[in-house]
Amino acid sequence: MYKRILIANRGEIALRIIRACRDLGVETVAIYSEADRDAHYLELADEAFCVGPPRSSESYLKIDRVISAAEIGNVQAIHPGYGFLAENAHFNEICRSCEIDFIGPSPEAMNLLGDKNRARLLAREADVPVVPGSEGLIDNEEMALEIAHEIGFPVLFKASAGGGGKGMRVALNNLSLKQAFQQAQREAEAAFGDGRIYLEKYVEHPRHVEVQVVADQHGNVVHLWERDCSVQRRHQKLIEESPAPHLEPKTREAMCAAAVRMIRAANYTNVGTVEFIVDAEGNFYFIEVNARIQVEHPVTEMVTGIDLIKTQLHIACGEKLPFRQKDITLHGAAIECRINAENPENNFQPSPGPIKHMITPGGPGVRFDSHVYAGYTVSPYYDSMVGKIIVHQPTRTEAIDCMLRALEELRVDGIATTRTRHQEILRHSAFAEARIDTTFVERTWDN
Ligand code: MV4
Repeated sequence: MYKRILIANRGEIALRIIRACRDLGVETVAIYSEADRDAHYLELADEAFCVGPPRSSESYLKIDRVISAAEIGNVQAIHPGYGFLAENAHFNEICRSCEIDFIGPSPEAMNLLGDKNRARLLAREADVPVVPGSEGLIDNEEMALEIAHEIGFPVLFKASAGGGGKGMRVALNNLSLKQAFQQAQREAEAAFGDGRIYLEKYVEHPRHVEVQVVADQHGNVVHLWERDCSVQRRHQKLIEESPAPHLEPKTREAMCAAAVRMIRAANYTNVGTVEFIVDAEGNFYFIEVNARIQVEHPVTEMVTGIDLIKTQLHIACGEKLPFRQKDITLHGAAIECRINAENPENNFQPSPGPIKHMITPGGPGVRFDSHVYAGYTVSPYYDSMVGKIIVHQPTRTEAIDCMLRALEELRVDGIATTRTRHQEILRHSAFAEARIDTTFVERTWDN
């Protein structure tokens, strides 16, 4: 195991990684921006370096400063967490050239999967179902029109350099196709400096189901079943759960097997997520691979009993997976609510500021992963998540009730939070009956 690693992140995930490292006897070096100077978790790290002013682009995203901290801190590896540099293949390559282990996949796998068109072509080769669409990139409108007529409207243009919902455009008919194509191309060029576009049939009202995969550097690949993340708003997930409710056992098995094929085909190592959409008939289609630990990883930890952060460190330093597929058994149901400092009564407007008073939930089956506390000031510079409540119970119904209790216990004074919206969702009959797709929240609460 490593003696000392650097955590190239902040907030909740930095704290989560520090906790795993303490359990493993690994020393930690933290980095922080001037806005995070007083964060409590910095005291739990063995050393901490300031990497610049509040703006991420001047601190957490500054590769040379992060690498300097790693060199001065004398670490063997860097854990990137999620967001920031986590899926930056260039940073990953620089770590390699500095002989610092990147706790994640290789730069090659990251590059391949970061190109969504290439990832889609690889999925097809690996016999992983993809949404009907173009063979590869779309060069011009005539080509788009031809494919749209083959697969039928509506269709969706996606940026090859995109992902996570960025750079997508729907076309409902012939008339809007040309405009959608040009807009998608322009937006992709502006956002990513890469205007390459591909085309898919637009699947309406899909569920979002993702498979957690773990792969060591010795060819062992194991899936840890799935999470349903359909409860989202404008591509921001609000609630995630495992197992996915209302998924046929055959579909689940086929999806998880497909995820493992995808990970093998990409030569992917460490932990990753294979994202699918599932249509009303239960057909599933590959969307993309998330080459990082995800925010919602705790629900999988609860139902499998496997610590994913510790697993990341074991894999990165070359150890073999200590479990096989047959060793993985799911226990009960887990649900996570992401509590954000946002006002659900005002279009989820961010609500940074000082937390005056705070009471955190607890009791049987409740986990609260959070870096904040009374007296902490939520910064306007970063994402507004202040914590995640994760509950684990024998059944989904009990998990919902347990989460409602935990949400009632949670008190955060001084800032607005999304707590009340979580309560409304969990009390909704459609959620109880798992009649939910990715449009549920916007359909039910927005406009
Ligand atoms: C789709 C789709 C419908 N049809 N692709 C959005 C995030 C990105 N990872 C892929 N996304 C989608 N791709 C086809 N062919 C609908 C979405 C989508 C979505 C997917 C997962 C979770 C939430 C979503 C919200 C809106 C749209």
